[in-house]
Amino acid sequence: MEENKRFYVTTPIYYPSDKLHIGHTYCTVATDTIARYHRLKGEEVLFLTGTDEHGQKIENKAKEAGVTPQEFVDNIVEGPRGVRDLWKLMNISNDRFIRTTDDYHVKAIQRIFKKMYDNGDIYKGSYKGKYCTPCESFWTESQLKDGCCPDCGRPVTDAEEEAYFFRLSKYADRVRDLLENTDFLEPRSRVNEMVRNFIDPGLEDLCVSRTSFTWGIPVDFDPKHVVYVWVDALSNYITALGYENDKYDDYKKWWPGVNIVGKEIVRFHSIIWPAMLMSLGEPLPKKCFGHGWLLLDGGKMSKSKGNVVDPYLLAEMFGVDALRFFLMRTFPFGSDGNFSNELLIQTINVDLANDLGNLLSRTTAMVGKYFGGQLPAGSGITADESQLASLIRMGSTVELTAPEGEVDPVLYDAQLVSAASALRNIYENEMEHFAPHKALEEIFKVIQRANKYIDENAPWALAKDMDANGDRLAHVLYNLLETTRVCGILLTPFMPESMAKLFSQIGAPAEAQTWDSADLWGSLPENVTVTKGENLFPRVDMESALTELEAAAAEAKKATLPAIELEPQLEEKVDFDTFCKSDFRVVKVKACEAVKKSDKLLRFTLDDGTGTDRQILSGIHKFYEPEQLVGKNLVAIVNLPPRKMMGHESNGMLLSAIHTEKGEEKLHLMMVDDSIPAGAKLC
Ligand code: ME8
Repeated sequence: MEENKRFYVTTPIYYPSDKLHIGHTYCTVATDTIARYHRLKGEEVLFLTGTDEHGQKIENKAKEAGVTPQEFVDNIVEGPRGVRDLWKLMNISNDRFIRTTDDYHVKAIQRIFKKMYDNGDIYKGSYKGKYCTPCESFWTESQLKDGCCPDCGRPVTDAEEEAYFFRLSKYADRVRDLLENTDFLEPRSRVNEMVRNFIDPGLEDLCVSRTSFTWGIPVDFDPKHVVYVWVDALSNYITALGYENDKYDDYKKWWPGVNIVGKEIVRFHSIIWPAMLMSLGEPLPKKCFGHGWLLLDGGKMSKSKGNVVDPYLLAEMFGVDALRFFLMRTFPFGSDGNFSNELLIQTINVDLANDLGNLLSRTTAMVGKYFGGQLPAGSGITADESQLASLIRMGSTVELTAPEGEVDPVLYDAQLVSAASALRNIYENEMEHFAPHKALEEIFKVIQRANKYIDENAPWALAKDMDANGDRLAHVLYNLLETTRVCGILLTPFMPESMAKLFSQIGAPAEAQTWDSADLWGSLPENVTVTKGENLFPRVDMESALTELEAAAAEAKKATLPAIELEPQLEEKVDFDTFCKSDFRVVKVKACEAVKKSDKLLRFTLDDGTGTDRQILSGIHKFYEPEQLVGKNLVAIVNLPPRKMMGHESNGMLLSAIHTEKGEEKLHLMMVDDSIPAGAKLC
């Protein structure tokens, strides 16, 4: 057990400008898995997440919603199905949650800003540049891509204001050294990106205050300025430990920590953040890991594009652990990956239902069926296996192959024991290198080996002669329980709730669920009580699940549409004479019927005051049944040229009012008072 080791890990603090989506969930689940892994190892862990609540974008959003910025963020963070609820649902084990509107943070930021001002690293100047409002980022001309924001591709605006600047340029050499000569920033490919794009062209001083809006932390010695949102946000990693405030008192205990962030904000975390800490004279972060993006149809998923995937929907349909697992198993942590519902369902079915689910259910079912739920004494680890396991644990490689075609049950045992005994070290190495996807790949190799072991040993055949094969059968089943246990321990950071159920089904006591015991083959007592419980990972029917998801997504989309949408008014003007040429008349419906073979058309026979019936066809059957309209006084334009529709001539057009409500088209025929005679002109 690695005692007294401390691990402080953070996610980005997310903008509560909208509900969070699967991309944010991905990063938070990954960080949670890493935090849980360190706890499993017996380390003392502090896991921080939170929300980044200031800035112009939030101010604008609140204005649009007609509420104050504070009300706006309160609702998204604390409200129903908000950020806090989402992390509770996803079983996120954060120890702290920081909101940048928290009082203690606000005060600490003012002190941090003042400290850098006092030491000469912040000075007053005038800012001229390009600003991207959605990204809250200032850019220089040379950084723009086709004249637009290099991060989001949207247009930027010219901005000039009196502003405070941070002497970022002063720290260029030290930051370059940090990036190039240490393993601070990972994956390594991001180092080249940062150096080439930002350090090589020359680091410019950074504008760190704004006067163009007010939703931010005021600079206390010059309150018409608010602190630039990134200075405010980045500092959260230390204010949440009590830096320059007295809400907490464990800054010295926890800092420096590990910052896990998405690749698009690596620039802020690997250049600006270290430079700020250098200026403050504080230790630099231990690591910045820049993970990849979940893409949708090859493009970025983003709140502002509106093409986001709702984690609530997926967790509710497939289960929290299945979703957590999918995110970690499918996408290499440092790279981008394409999200799709098909991939999610396929991963659940192949890895969880087939491989892990089958191993657990077949093993527990057989212990129940052949031994009444408890294996006999002597079924556990053999002396040879014990020796083999310790050799493997110490890193020896042991040749374990039989001549082609030879059946050797002891060799099967040895292969399984050695695969499972080597697993914890391999897993640890991957997890330490922020490669949870590779750690999972290794676990699943062992699970697949165990399933193969079932087929090799054919327990059902052994069970036919219990007198002759009972001992062998019991040992086979013990080895399967043991493999399940070892994999269960290592899967716990990924699927905590399901693995607790798995331990209960195989009867593993607490001491056989520990990190140490994952490396000690034979830790499961022989006589545990095994129960075949609920199926932990039911198979998902691809087609019906996809249909259900589509319907739910359509429903959700409807709910986010504005309640009522009106047709936009036309810009083009018509002169009065042109308008007067349109002849609108009151018409009385004498008869109305649906046109055969048409879903839409109704055929009206109308009294238009001329003494001759007028026929008009109108595509409004979706909205009215013919019998509803007979006898009604409507309005028609009567001087349109005749038009043939489904073989009938239509002489004019009935007027109606149209709009969209919750995404659905609505239509109301213009009806006028019954007392108005047919033929009356409207003008
Ligand atoms: O940038 N795929 O907040 P934010 C993977 N407030 N991860 C994604 C993702 C996707 N499609 N979309 C978002 C901010 N993320 C600042 C951070 S920190 C001091 C301030 C994840 O709400 C990813 O981790 O835009 C990304 O970096 C983060 O959410 C951005 O969240």
